[in-house]
Amino acid sequence: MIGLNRFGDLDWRIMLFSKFFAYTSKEDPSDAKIVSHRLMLRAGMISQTAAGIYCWLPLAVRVIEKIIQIICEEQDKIGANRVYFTTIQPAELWRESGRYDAYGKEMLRIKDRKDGDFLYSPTNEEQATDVFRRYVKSYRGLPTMLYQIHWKFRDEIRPRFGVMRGREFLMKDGYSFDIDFESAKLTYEKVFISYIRTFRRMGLTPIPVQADSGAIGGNMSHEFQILANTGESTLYYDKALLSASDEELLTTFAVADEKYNPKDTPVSKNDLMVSKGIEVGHVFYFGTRYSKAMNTFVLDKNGQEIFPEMGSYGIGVSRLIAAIIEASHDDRGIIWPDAVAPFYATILNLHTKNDSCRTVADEIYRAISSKKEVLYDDRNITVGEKLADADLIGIPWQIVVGQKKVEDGVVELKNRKTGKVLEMTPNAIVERFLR
Ligand code: P5A
Repeated sequence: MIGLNRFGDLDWRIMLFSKFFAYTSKEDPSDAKIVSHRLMLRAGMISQTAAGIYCWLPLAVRVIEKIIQIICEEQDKIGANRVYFTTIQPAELWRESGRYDAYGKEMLRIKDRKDGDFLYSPTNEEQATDVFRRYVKSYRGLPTMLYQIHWKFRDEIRPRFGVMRGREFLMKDGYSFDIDFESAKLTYEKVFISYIRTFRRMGLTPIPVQADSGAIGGNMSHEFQILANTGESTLYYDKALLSASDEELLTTFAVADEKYNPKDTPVSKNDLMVSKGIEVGHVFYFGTRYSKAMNTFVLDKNGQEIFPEMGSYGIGVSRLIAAIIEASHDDRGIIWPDAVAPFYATILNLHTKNDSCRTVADEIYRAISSKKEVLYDDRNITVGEKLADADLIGIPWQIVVGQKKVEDGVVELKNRKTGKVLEMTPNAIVERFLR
């Protein structure tokens, strides 16, 4: 049997569905109001443990890893340095910035055994500033940018829509330090463009929107929104935005909600689009707000003490997964864009007890699994269940091995997105996937 070594254990590369921790369900969960929440539960991607707090199961983890990989590649390109800040922070840092009291009930406050005040990070501006000031003393260390991909906690009043608005959620958060405004603006624009690239690589159409900077505080800010009917914001934007280049987006018109005023809209009625959007990213320039408050300075060329100009840049990684599903699904299930799919292909052996089917499916699996990530559905369930699960889980390519076709010397290759089915010989399939 494929995948089993002489100890009866699985080869580490082998992904047999029968051994994979993904429990699908046919029932629509009654408390899930939006499609991404329903599909994530039905596909066995997440398991709720408390309001707004979820365990992330293997299918979801594979998607998270894909998203992280893309984010990190794009961050590398703009010279950002990856770190892990901490999830638990001392209150002291937030007292320095003045945000400890200001943050209010959204902050989860914790006492340690010595009765010291701690908190679970809702964001890490203070801590990034603290790490920076311990090391960088001179203008030569600028510009610099630190980022992490780590868990956050915000005690939202109304956690809802599954992981869309969670209390515990995964964020990519970056923090930049520059010597003056011009340099800080350049950094801001670099991150902006890299975010556009990041989202586009995930198969999304990001809409950058001029935004208020709210609790983070500051004076230049954009949100990145993904169009979806279930979005919480209403977006008003120039049609040209949909075909604009990365750089053009910096100056293309788009605003959200109450910021929209028809009187000062620089776009003709014909070009004005109105849609619902989901905020998947948010970038801020806030000058010296934290560096000043936290007495963080570097010496410039003339030996003068300068407070660095800062910005922070967030991507809601866990929310993105829901947003991708909102933007890409049909009534049968998820349709993963290739770049973030948990697997590239799935082999559906429809008749596991049939020797020819098993031989063919095993051979295809053996041949392509070294090159492509493949989930081999070897489960002993009905044909209908197997096909329905494949559509639900949404892996881009389905290689369907059925008894009748195998007798004719072919298998089927189905594209999840288009639904198009091709009959191919097992050899042709292998060639197609090794390309
Ligand atoms: C930027 C990075 C910040 O926190 N500090 C560090 C800045 N910005 S933000 O807009 O508040 O959050 C960044 C992104 O995180 C996602 N997000 C959430 N996702 C799921 N559940 C939540 N409760 C939640 N809150 C924020 C959003 O995608 C947001 O753009």
